[in-house]
Amino acid sequence: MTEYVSSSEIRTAFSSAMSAMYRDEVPAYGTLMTLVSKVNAETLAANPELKGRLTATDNLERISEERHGAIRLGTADELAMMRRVFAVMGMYPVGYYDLSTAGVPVHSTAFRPVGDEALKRNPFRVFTSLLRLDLIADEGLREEAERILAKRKIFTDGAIELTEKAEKNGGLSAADANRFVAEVLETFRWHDKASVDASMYHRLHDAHRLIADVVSFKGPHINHLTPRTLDINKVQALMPEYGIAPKAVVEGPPARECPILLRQTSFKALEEAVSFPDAGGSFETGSHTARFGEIEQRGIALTPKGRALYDKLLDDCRKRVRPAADGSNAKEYEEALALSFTDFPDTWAAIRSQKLGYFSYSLTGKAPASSGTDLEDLISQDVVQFDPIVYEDFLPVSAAGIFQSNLGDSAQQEFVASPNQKRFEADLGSEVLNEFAHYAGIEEASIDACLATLATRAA
Ligand code: OOG
Ligand code: NI
Repeated sequence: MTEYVSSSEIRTAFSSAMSAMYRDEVPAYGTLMTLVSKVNAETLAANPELKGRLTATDNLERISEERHGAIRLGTADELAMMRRVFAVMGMYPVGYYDLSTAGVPVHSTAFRPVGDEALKRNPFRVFTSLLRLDLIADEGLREEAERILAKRKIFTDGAIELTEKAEKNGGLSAADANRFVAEVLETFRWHDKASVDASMYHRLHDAHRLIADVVSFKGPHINHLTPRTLDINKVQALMPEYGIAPKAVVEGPPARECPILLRQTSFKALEEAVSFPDAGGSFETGSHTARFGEIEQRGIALTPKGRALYDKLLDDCRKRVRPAADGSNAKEYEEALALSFTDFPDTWAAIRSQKLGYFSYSLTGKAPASSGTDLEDLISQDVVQFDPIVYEDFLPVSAAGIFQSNLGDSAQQEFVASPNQKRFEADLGSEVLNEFAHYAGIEEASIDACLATLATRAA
């Protein structure tokens, strides 16, 4: 009988192969990685308590590794096949993000590991967007874009064959897994030769820069990777010293005692040389801006109630100060954000008692005074303790900010908000998982486990 490698091992091999490829393709990304490792090491050295906590819960050697990347697909078939490829790596679609409201003609999901065990092994996720040509007004251009996309093949024969093999057998041998990673990597590779001529590129670009990025190339090049930082403000501040230009502001909540959701920032996409084939068989040179590097810092997953409060406070702040792409009001924005979020409780106890966040419960080891099973009672007796559950997903306003800063600082385009999760799921070939139900399930299971253990001890 063949031994299969676990999907988490394949995901880990894939994310490290992608990291190596991307550092090689985009040297500025390598510089960002160096900066992140340095700041993480300094933060740990200055903060023994944090180091102790992370040693217990996280893998310290892998602290500065990539936590996510992103691609943009062109067709329903590409999305459906991508789902099958990611499933081999134990990555499943979670959440639906409509970015049309933010002037970006895509809708998206995140392919990520699900469940505590797989997340601990390697949390690598890929934010995956599908282009929405239905939002393009020019019908002629839309048809041409569809025709161009219909002709391309973004997966190698080997990638398809090995995905089918994994589906049929329920796994891959070590040798097949190695081949699978190498074959799938090809889909994410950069192509500096466009598949359209310069005039078509410019027509697509004029309709929306993102359309040109998706339609003009042979494949959905990885457009950024995102390591984890322990001090996002410091990395943001140090980027210029390292010769990389940060986006104007950090997206998400402000810095807090009790971090919530997700904070992220990036360096701006680089202008890269590309060539466009012309009818005579030669090439015209030009440039394209798409690829960048990002960093992230994660906090507690919020309940729908907590999320509604987050959305309201962010919205309040942005009504007062809208961050300008050139960074001219960055300081004002930061102050307005901090002020707005004073209304979000900043102790774990308050976040828990107001049911704003999800927590994982565990036994302290102390014996209960009575055989009661009331959770609050057990907590007050110090029999049960609670820890925040980390947010593993994305935020649409933040994602839009990341998209925008990397599409150039020129005026934003407006689309009518038109979320269409049903259509997205039909194209994907499955439903997306509901993130809130997922966190609630982890919380529930931790409570059940505590009570079950106490019950067997009492018996
Ligand atoms: C994806 C942007 C969204 C994030 O971290 O929110 C994203 C893209 O630019 O394709 O990756
Ligand atoms: Ni990102």
